[in-house]
Amino acid sequence: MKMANSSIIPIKFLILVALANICVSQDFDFFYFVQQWPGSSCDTKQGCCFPQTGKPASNFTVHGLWPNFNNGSFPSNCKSVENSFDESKMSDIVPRAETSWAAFSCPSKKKTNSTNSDNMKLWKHEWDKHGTCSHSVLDQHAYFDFTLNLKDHIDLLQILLNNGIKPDGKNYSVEKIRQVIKEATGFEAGISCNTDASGNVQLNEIVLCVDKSAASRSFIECPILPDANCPDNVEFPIF
Ligand code: U2P
Repeated sequence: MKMANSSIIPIKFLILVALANICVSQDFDFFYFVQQWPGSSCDTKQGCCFPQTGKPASNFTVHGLWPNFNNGSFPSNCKSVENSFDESKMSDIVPRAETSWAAFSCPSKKKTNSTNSDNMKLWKHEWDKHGTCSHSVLDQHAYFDFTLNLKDHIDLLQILLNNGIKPDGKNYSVEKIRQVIKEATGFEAGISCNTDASGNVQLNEIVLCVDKSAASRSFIECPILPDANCPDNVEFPIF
């Protein structure tokens, strides 16, 4: 009887270790690093609002760093007591994030008289929805710091401008956009489009993939590209 019990313990232990491994490996597989063109939010039917700091520069801004699975699905809202958003951890992040990770959604009229977008609300939303799911790799401060470093490292607007692709309201080939980003970064980008108030299809977001280890400058080939929804030629709106 004693013998049987002692042989059961290691088996239980091995099952627990195996389960723990499954849980860890199900965390996520890679990150989408998503940048958006502000002009393409502002010229939609919905329009946009600017933060209190004023109109952001005419440049791509970060939408988010999103942990994803190789099959295209993604974890979200992995909130727990240890990872709830802490505004006090943003103090040294704020000046950089105001420049590179600005909010453009207009506030709800029911909730406030302000006409400004709320940067902190966007950052909290991105942390709660996405950052909490990669908490095992990047804590809150590291999540924002790492993402802003990625933004500084890849200057998408400069890459496009170097190749004659300008935010001038004209149409450009999506294939050409993809090609010049590949030449400059070494990686295939995901391009997504939306529609302006007059129905023109325009360049909205550019997605690159990042290794889940979040080591510095760890761009990778995307295991799966986000759904392509652009026609051959798209407008690059003025902002
Ligand atoms: O596409 C609409 C919104 O869904 C979230 N999304 C989409 C694709 C994906 O791979 N991962 C992902 O998170 C984004 O939500 P948000 O962060 O804006 O709330 C995206 O905008």
